[in-house]
Amino acid sequence: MSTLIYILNGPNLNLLGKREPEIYGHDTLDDVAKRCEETGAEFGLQTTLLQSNHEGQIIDWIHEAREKAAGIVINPAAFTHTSVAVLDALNTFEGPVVEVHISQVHKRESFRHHSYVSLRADAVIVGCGVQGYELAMRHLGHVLKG
Ligand code: CA2
Repeated sequence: MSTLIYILNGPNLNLLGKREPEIYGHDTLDDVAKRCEETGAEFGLQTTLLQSNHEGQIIDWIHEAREKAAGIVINPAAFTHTSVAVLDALNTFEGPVVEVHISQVHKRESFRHHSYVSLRADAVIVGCGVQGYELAMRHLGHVLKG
């Protein structure tokens, strides 16, 4: 069985740590990748962190995960609130899915309060900053490795 976790990130998250630190903090996506790799290793899990500004690319990676990954951590960014296509792709994935949002979306604009992805996610982590990714990895460690 695969021990690989896909960590997928949506539009503008390539700017993490470089803009709007008051909302998203100072850590970069490379820092997140390193932390997830370390947390995964505690559970014998490997990680691949990917980011795209393009909806179709994220969908292609979800399809790839069907063959290669035991679980998915996903921060779909703005696609969270708009994309039935990302939801449909996640519905074809058989393993556990954890949705992560760095900011506390429910304290923000009302359009951020609804998530299509939450209709599929097995767990949702919101407002814990980039630590949310580590918590997601820890959760998948427990679910997949007992
Ligand atoms: O809180 C989150 O993680 C979000 O998924 C982030 C999205 C936003 O559209 C969601 O409502 C909540 C935005 C990602 C933008 O990322 C940036 C990071 C640094 C600087 C600028 C944008």
